[in-house]
Amino acid sequence: MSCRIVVLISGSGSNLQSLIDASQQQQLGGGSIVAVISNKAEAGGLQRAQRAGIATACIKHQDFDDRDSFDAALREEIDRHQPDLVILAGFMRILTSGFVRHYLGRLLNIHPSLLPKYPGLHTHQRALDAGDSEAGATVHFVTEELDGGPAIIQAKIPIIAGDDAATLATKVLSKEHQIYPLAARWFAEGRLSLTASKATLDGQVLPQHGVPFDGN
Ligand code: NHR
Ligand code: GAR
Repeated sequence: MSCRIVVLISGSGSNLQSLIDASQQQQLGGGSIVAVISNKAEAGGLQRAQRAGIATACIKHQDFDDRDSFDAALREEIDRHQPDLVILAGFMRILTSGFVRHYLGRLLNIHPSLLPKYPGLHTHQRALDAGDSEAGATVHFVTEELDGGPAIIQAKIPIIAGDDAATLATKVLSKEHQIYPLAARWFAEGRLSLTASKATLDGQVLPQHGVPFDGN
């Protein structure tokens, strides 16, 4: 099966790189990344895409008067590529409900926390401040509720003495690079869907935290 994927980024794009690597190693279930779009011109992920021969575009949110007009321009650029799947990979702009509705069921995000804990920003510091013993990342379907859509897969790491937000970010990111290509692959293979507001894999409704990732 073929699955056209558009990836949205704002930053260094290490998650994008894990998806590019997976597709080059035929690990995306026939998924191919057809475009990478950033809201920031300086995003390092744009170079990663260019190096891989993937089309890039930059739509700067500052060029727009409001979120609706930014999202309309973003949607127009995305839809030129006729995607089956849109992946947020470190994309840092909250999306309007109209945008989310247009892509509902084909829009994924990776969030650096053990959702439903810590939606929003500064997740690692919040986990430390709460005295948590674990941190992690969650891939989920994007819905209108910020970081509130149904979970697909979740990976955990232990928090140990001496960890700070930066060490946690590094450790969680290496898990992100393992779970995002897996979720994208399931989607591309037609195994993953959003059905009646629930994430399903092979027709089974997934648990609240998604599939627990048990790789190393
Ligand atoms: N949009 C919707 N509607 N639903 C979600 O679940 C979304 C979303 C847009 C992005 C990613 C999310 C994350 O994984 C995401 C999920 C940005 C912010 C934020 O506060 C919060 C969560 C996420 C992404 N952004 C600020 C804003 O005003 C800008 C912050 C900045 O530029 O640094 O948009 O964490
Ligand atoms: C990742 O940790 C991702 O989970 C997080 O930003 C990082 C992006 O890294 N996403 C968010 O915080 C979304 N608000 P990358 O650009 O190297 O993939």
